[in-house]
Amino acid sequence: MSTKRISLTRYLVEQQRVDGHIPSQLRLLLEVVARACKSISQAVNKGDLGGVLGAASTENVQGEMQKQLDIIANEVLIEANEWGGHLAAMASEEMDSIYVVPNRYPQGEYLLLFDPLDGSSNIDVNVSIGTIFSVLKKPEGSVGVSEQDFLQAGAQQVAAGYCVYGPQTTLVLTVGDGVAMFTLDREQGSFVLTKENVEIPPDTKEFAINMSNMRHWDAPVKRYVDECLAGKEGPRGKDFNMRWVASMVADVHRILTRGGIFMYPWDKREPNKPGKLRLMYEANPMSWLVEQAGGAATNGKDRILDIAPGKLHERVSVILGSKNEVERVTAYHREG
Ligand code: AHM
Ligand code: MG
Repeated sequence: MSTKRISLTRYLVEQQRVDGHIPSQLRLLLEVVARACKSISQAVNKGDLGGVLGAASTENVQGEMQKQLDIIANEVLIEANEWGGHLAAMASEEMDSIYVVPNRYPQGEYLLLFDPLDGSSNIDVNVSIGTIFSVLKKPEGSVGVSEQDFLQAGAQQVAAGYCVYGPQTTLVLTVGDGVAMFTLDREQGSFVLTKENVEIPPDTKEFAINMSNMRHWDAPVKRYVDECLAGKEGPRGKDFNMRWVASMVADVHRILTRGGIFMYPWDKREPNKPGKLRLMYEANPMSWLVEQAGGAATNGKDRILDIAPGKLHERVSVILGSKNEVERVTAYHREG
């Protein structure tokens, strides 16, 4: 990489020039999302000083208690994105139904989905959290905009990314041309390119899963984890390490940085629920990033990006990360 600092703006302008890789409206959209992430990062950093920690007295559509910062982050993203003319509508983990751009603003051709603040249980305890986003194009010829327009498989995404608010604030992005990471330079107030062509090693000795759910898992997941735990003496012939941040953004960021496998599988606690994580604004953007970095992402049986969503807040079982490990867990499911 050259010693010149490449800002997010410059990176996006260059992406726009390469075969018209991203249209100007999409570039604008991504800059606006990044700006919103900067402001969420500021609120997160202030914590108690800004009076933003603690629970709100509301539940979201998934029946989860919302935190004040969940709501603030949601509002920041909506306010930043509604007036620019690049979007037709937005959807969020924190809103029951889609948010159509109000009539007073011009409507664009893109749809933006987000989990405004992922890792809610970590907000008050000063552990990394983040914003996850996914961008789709409104289907050609559809009149107005409805939830149906959002129900596209992850393979249709035109951009996806997340911003992790940790010791550093890092924005991670794909527009289908590999994965790039940008670190927030707080003095300059801009995201600076710090890693390009991110690659996940195909093999790993690190797995991430909430072990407290072990007794509820399905046999293939149990088999995989048991084999990891057996270490050198077991069938894998090597020792494994375990990490679980309980913020998907932080766990995926580690995997994009040094490899690993992340699993939030279906389990027997609520057998009718396909999993805990949401397909459209958690699993899809993360799966595309992981695939763009040479990794893999399945729900145990199928590629996540091929799943045709039936509803906006649909849940899914998630197994993603280092390719050979994901393929192994997926093979165990297929055998079963
Ligand atoms: P959230 O979007 O309400 O924060 O929930 C999603 C989070 C993920 O970031 C994380 O991987 C998982 O839930 C942790 O769940 P658990 O507390 O069951 O370990
Ligand atoms: Mg989430």
